[in-house]
Amino acid sequence: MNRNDPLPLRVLGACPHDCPDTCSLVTLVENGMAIKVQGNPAHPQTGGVLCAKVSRYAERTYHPERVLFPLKRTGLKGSGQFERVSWSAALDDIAAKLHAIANRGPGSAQSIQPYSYAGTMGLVQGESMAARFFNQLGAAQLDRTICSSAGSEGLVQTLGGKVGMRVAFFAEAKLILIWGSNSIASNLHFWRYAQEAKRNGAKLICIDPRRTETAEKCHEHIALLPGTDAALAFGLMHELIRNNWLDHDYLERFTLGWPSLRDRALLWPVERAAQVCGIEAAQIQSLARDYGQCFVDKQAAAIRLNYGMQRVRGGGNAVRAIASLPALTGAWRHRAGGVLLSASGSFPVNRAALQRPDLLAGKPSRTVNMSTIGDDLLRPASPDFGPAIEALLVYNSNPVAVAPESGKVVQGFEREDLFTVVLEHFKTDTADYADYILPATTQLEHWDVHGAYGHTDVLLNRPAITPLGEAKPNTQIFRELAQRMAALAGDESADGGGGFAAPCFADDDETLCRAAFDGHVDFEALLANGFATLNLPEAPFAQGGFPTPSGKCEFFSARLAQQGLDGLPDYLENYEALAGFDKSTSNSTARSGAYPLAMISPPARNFLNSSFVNVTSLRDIEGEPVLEINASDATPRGIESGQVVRVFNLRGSYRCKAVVSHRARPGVVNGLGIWWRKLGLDGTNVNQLTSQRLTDLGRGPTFYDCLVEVAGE
Ligand SMILES: Nc1nc2c(c(=O)[nH]1)N[C@H]1C(S)=C(S)[C@@H](COP(=O)(O)OP(=O)(O)OC[C@H]3O[C@@H](n4cnc5c(=O)[nH]c(N)nc54)[C@H](O)[C@@H]3O)O[C@H]1N2
Ligand SMILES: Nc1nc2c(c(=O)[nH]1)N[C@H]1C(S)=C(S)[C@@H](COP(=O)(O)OP(=O)(O)OC[C@H]3O[C@@H](n4cnc5c(=O)[nH]c(N)nc54)[C@H](O)[C@@H]3O)O[C@H]1N2
Ligand code: SF4
Ligand SMILES: [Mo]
Repeated sequence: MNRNDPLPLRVLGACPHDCPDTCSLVTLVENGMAIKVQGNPAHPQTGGVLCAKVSRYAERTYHPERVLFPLKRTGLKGSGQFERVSWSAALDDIAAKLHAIANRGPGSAQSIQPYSYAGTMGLVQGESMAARFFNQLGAAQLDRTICSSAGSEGLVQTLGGKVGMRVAFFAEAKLILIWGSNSIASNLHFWRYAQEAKRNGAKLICIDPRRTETAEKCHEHIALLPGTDAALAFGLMHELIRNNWLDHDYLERFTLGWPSLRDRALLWPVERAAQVCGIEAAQIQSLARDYGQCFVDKQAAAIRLNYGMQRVRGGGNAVRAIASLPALTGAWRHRAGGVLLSASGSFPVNRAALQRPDLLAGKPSRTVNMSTIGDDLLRPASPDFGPAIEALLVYNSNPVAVAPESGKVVQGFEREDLFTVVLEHFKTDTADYADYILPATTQLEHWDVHGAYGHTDVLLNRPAITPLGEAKPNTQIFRELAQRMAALAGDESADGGGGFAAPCFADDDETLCRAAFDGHVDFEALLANGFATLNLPEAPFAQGGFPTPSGKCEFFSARLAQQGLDGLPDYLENYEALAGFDKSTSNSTARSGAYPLAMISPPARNFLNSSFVNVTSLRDIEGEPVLEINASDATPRGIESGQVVRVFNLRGSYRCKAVVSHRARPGVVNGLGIWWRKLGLDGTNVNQLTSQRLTDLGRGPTFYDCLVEVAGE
């Protein structure tokens, strides 16, 4: 740069992605172009560092394949053939179709289905104007379960909410269990604190079937079988009880149901737990010694639990068992002790103001679970289900790639009688099935405000550049649709500005940003600094005070018992469990069953779910879709590294490249995700194999509860 050139403008923002870290961004803008997206050094959790993915956010934003104009389908569904149309032509047609469906008869609007997730975690470009729109319409609700609902429900039933330790205090812990988390890949800014603790002498133990880059950097790695975490937690409790490494005072005063949890834990001698987990009993004993020693020495033991361990049948119960552990040893007494899965419950978000559920009042509205969208799109009208799904509006999500059992999902999206609208940045696998693709702005182009789930700061995102092409924020698209719906319904003349003509459909994005934390966060401070820290206690449960009905840590949940469920946590075997894993013959061909390998499909480090798969510089690092397989499973199948293999089960088959690797433990293969189907070897991805079965709690998906067989080609 010439010394006389003006300095680039620095615009403060927030990373929009579904990642616990919610980094504070600084975008450098020159001549109206974003030239660099950097981490904000003034934000403690971000520490001036971004992950490799979002460092490429400018590349993603200016990607030559950005969808910048409304597109209308011209070819067969899925063919990806579209023509450019004007906004008014697209919105007029969409509004007319929705109006016709909604006015066919009482409750007919329920056959209009919104489908969205956390493509952006922004509270405004997520569920604000969109929710108002669908509530006013009386459309179906969406049960947003695809990521975290089993674990969330487990936390709510045990601790009372999505609350836990403050992430920065992990730096002071003496022992950190990194449980079901590949932190280096998906929680990088927590890993910075864990590293600090390590430098101060803390021991780090990783609990993960896969030998991840994180597992390699911990002192110990416990490579249990997928879906066996509750058994491990019970084995650990058994040892704590046997050695009396228990904080009896804490148990007495601040927990509910200890005698019955104790009885249940006593059913889990380490040998039994080790057998179920497919590990050595000595590993559980050593884990218990480390955890118990912190109690004896009055030092802080911290658990960073993450969502990787709850994508199995018993995921909710496993979270309940693990979230109970800190109360056994009174680890909560330390600010650097306890557990953190999600902190999102700490944010005083005014969802009612943003989403206006009152607009739905009195209208019949069914709820569809996003994790079973495959089955639900194929469901005919019935008294139980109501009308078949006739129209689907997708935003902030790519279900054709990310939802389980994609064979069914694709069949559903292929339905000629389904009207599909997709608000997107790119022609994703899902957008290929749209009747209309509407170009949405990226985080550099719109306003938003964010909470987080891995820290407790509120962040503001200001637009850094003007929208590219004809892209519009999600909010604006729903505002303009609302205007058209009002005109079609004659709302203005009918009741003087009710219905879709109500003033709430005219709120602009800054107004929505202000409404999100109204009265709880100083918006002027947000405007000035880009972030604001919530005022929360340092050791939230040192003296009990859990936000449960009893105010205690609920080992026993009366609420679950009232639903006819087990009030205590338990170990639930996977739906698709390895039949009799035998350590002495770790060679899986020795095991029975047509599908003798357990497959997990955690994210590839350089993608964010299915986002960034089309960013060339990042895809070049990942190379191509791979399946990691242990040598003891590869050799008997004649599989070598680099070879194309077929991974299959009753639900389908998927081709990818095998990597014979110590990252896969015997009996478990790792199919890294989530590739765009059309960028894979034969137009499928790993979700061709996953099932639509749901978790024990929270109605979540069971992506990592999946048996397969692998064959060389
Ligand atoms: N780079 C990157 N970062 C991401 C994402 C991404 O796609 N890429 N996704 C974001 C999203 S949406 C989320 S929800 C989070 C996901 O991040 P996490 O909540 O950490 O979940 P996963 O990455 O699914 O899995 C984490 C680890 O759990 C392991 N695991 C799988 N099954 C089991 C099990 O049964 N028990 C145990 N103990 N471990 C198991 C996996 O091998 C993996 O290494 O990360 C976010 N951050
Ligand atoms: N096999 C397997 N499947 C999985 C998982 C797994 O680990 N294994 N992980 C699961 C998990 S944890 C999750 S959270 C889900 C994630 O699934 P999704 O929520 O669908 O996440 P992404 O794949 O990142 O897709 C988000 C899409 O939103 C778009 N988007 C981003 N910002 C905006 C915006 O402002 N406006 C509009 N209109 N669009 C926007 C992006 O371009 C992107 O295509 O996938 C799940 N699927
Ligand atoms: S994806 Fe996560 S680590 Fe990367 S910039 Fe966003 S919040 Fe930070
Ligand atoms: Mo997720």
